[in-house]
Amino acid sequence: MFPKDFVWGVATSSYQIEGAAYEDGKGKSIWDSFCEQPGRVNNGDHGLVANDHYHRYVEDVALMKSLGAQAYRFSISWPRLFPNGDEVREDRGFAFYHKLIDELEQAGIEPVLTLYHWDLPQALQDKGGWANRDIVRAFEYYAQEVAKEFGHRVKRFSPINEPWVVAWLGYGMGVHAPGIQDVAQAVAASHHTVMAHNAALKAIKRVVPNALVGPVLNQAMPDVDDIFDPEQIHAAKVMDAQQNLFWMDGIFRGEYPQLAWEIYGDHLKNVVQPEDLEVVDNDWLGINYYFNARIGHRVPQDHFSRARVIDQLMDYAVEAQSQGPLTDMGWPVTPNGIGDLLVRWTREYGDKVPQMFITENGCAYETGPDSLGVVNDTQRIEYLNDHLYNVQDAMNRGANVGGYFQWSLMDNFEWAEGYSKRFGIVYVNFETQQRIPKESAKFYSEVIRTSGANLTVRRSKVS
Ligand code: GBH
Repeated sequence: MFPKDFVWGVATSSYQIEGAAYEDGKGKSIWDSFCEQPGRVNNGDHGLVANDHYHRYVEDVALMKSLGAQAYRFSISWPRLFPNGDEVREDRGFAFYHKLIDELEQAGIEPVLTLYHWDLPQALQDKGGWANRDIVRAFEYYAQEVAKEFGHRVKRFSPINEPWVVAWLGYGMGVHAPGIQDVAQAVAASHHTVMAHNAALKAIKRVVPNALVGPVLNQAMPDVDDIFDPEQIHAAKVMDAQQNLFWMDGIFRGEYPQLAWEIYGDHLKNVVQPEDLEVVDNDWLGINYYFNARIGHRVPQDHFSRARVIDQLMDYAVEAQSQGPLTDMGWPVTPNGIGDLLVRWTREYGDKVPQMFITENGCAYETGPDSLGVVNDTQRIEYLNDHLYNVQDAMNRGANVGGYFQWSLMDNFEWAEGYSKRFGIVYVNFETQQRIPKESAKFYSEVIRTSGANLTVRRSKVS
């Protein structure tokens, strides 16, 4: 059983659900631009309408309430508040989030606010975006203004969702906006997200001293196929430094891991200046967990159609054995990893790491309504059950975990995959905008209602 004060939530992000891409003065974001470019997003999908949440937020909050959600993690669209990413505000953008928070307040649902979930004002990308050090000042100003406006209504803030994704998928692999493939820019962006996080945290706290601020990091444990293969062990350490420790150490220790300096070389030395890193007091750590990183044997570099950056950072590529069932994303199901991470940080960082939250966890399965209109997504129920079971187990092993946010409240725009991948516990018909709670939504409601008494122990799956 989970403690009574454990926070049960659901999560979404602005670009993935809002639509109304140019309404009420909203400026263009890098995702608006990216979707216009042929071949970037599956099926030519875009966020112009998405879930039309901008007009249906009342219905969507009612939906959350009917599920029993206690908290809602959503993001603010920066270009809705500051269309050009400068200091010229758009009041109608602010008004929208006030109305959303009004609804949440009335429903008794705690707002958990992300400042940046990838929809950068295009005007800032025109100046280099996250690869340009000036982003730190721009983001700090934005954070300060958000805190002034919403700080009396929102307790919990996170500045940047998944800085690894911002840097590496956006500027390294180029599969996300702005679609750049340049390791130097990706390393610069990585560093700037750490600085921007710290600057935003301090800005928020200057305005609202009792705000609770923490980073949200996408994390995975490296799973090595053959632990006696030194190349695989090395690849695992590179992956760990690149994805996990860069931000864990950068934020909680105020230094980057030695291995990051080695693999990034001048790319990192060129962008880090004395005094850039510091340890600021974070109130919580959000972990987004989907699956572990599998590391396997050496394969020729050109084996991958989409080169993985980790492989470029070593002189060779690795490939993992594909075992067990995959989700629609082609991702394995590795529920142990979520608990292993929680226990690992507890042991390795001790007091340096604050209370942890799972800020995202979920899976894509295309299951739609049957002839009776029932969406019987048993695989998602199993996924949720097994991951929650492991969170609980980690808490029994000493991890301090304050809450869990399911990704996602509803099917939505899944970035480069468009609408083809459905992560919701609520089904969305994108023709009619009808929302239908899936069976997993009912299961999750029951988890919330009973503090997890309905979870079952299942033999963990092999990854
Ligand atoms: C989250 O990102 C997002 O926050 C959310 O908006 C999105 O809808 C959701 O996930 C579902 O995708 O094997 O090297 O490519 C998750 C991003 C995906 C980042 C898996 C790490 C594996 C690294 N993570 N990815 S790699």
